[in-house]
Amino acid sequence: MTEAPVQITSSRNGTETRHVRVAILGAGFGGLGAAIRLERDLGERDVVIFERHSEVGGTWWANSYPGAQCDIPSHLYSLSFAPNPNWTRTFPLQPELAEYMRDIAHRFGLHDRIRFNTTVEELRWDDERSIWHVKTDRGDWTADMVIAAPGPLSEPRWPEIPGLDKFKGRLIHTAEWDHSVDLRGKRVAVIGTGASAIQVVPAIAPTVAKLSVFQRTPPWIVPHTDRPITALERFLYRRFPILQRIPRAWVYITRELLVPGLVYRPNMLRVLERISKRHMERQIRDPELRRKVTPNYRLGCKRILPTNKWYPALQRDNVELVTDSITEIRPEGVVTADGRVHELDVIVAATGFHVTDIPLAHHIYGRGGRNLGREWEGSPQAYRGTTIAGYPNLFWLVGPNTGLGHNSIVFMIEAQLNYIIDALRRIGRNRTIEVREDVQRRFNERIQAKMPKTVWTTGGCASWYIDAKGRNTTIWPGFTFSYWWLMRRFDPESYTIAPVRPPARVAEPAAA
Ligand code: N01
Repeated sequence: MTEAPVQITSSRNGTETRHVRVAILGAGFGGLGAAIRLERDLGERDVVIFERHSEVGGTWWANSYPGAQCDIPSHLYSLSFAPNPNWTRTFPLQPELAEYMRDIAHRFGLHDRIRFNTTVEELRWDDERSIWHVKTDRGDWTADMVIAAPGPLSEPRWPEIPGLDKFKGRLIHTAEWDHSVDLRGKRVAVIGTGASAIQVVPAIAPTVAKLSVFQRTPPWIVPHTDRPITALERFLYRRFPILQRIPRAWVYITRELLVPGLVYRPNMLRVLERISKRHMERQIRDPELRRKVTPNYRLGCKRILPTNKWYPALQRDNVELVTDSITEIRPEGVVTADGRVHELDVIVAATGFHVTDIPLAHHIYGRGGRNLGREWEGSPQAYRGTTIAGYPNLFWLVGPNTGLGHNSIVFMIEAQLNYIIDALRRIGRNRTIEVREDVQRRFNERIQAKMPKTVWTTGGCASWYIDAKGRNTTIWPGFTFSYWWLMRRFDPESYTIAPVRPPARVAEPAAA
């Protein structure tokens, strides 16, 4: 494939419609990785990346709440072809991770292809011309191919609590932190005790006057092994890059050791439960608090949370763990089931994301005008988590059943990129591909057949891994290397591959 400037394909009401070979949605790990691989492997630079934020990084740009840190080690939580020998911690803090992603965009010269502050409002497949119409809030585009990399954790979920909109103080979601709000001396609530809450609570507790933590379900907490990476280690990784492959491989292998317990024999996870309980007993003396923070479901059913700071934070004099359920929110604060009114200045919602009810899907129209949101109805289906019957020339990164609870999602993204690059290489230009409906159905049947034994089904918890129809359409139920193996090559026999319909696109001369 050759480098091509952006073409102007038509002009409507004075606005240009520009055409590209590949339109990418999102400049997080998926979108950046896709643009790099398209250029590196196929020489393809006729690409545009739409990013609704003003910077690259996706979820790692958006989630800038105090204490935000990746809970997967840095040596593995990075693109294999863009190692970073300069990580300062074994688990990167959000600013360092965001910096790494900015650095990638610079290193691979991606900025000329990124349209910042641009939201994709609609994707519509054109049956006649075999192209995608990409409507953004900054103009219209068309593309032969679309790679959707919106990220599963990009749409903040607010708690559905009556009166939330009546609260007269400040409301903040962890995924949209408002850095202009000064928490010093304020009465603050954190709703939720998931991965975000266990990081933000210890970070803000020393600053605020009073912190009320509203817990609906206690999480399983395990000891954190985070430590600074020494200057010597960094020097060695810079000097001998191969050395960094050792901790990367080690982290990968040790994390995969969790899969037998998560997927096949949840009883095996008792070992980790004992470690978690010992951690709690070491850090908490008060039997009443121990009772409140002890989960009553199997470890692994929800995300396992590493931290040494959560339990100590809960025992600070200015912190209260509230386990009575929230009944309503009034202008002055939160009311709990015991009738108590918790007066507040700020409420922090650490209540997660819309994961399976993907808002973007409602804006995607495929063959014959079918709508992806209506078809999925909150229960997404795809083939190998990547292509979708009825939506030709569309690839989805971190699609259904490619999420992980135990290992680096970047590994899964790279497996998907192998598949997409191979697909584009094989089909070439002027052909469309669409996964066969029967192939997609059988694939999902096989995935779902694995679910009944997994900890996400048997573990006795409610989690966002389970969708509106009661199916786990979030997590990959197996070893990640089996997914990598599956995705190493494109499988044309699973697809309908057709020539682009004539008449071919006619390029009009640019007006300007
Ligand atoms: O969100 P969550 P998160 N009233 O959905 C509670 C990734 N992540 O932002 O458990 C009261 O896990 C809800 O309670 P319950 C990671 O994949 C990664 O923390 O449903 N409480 C729960 O406690 C993670 O899994 C890192 O009963 C309400 C919490 O809110 C994902 O993001 C760091 C409520 C939501 O927890 C999401 O994590 C941070 C209500 N009405 C996040 N509604 C890394 O380090 C919800 N809750 C990589």
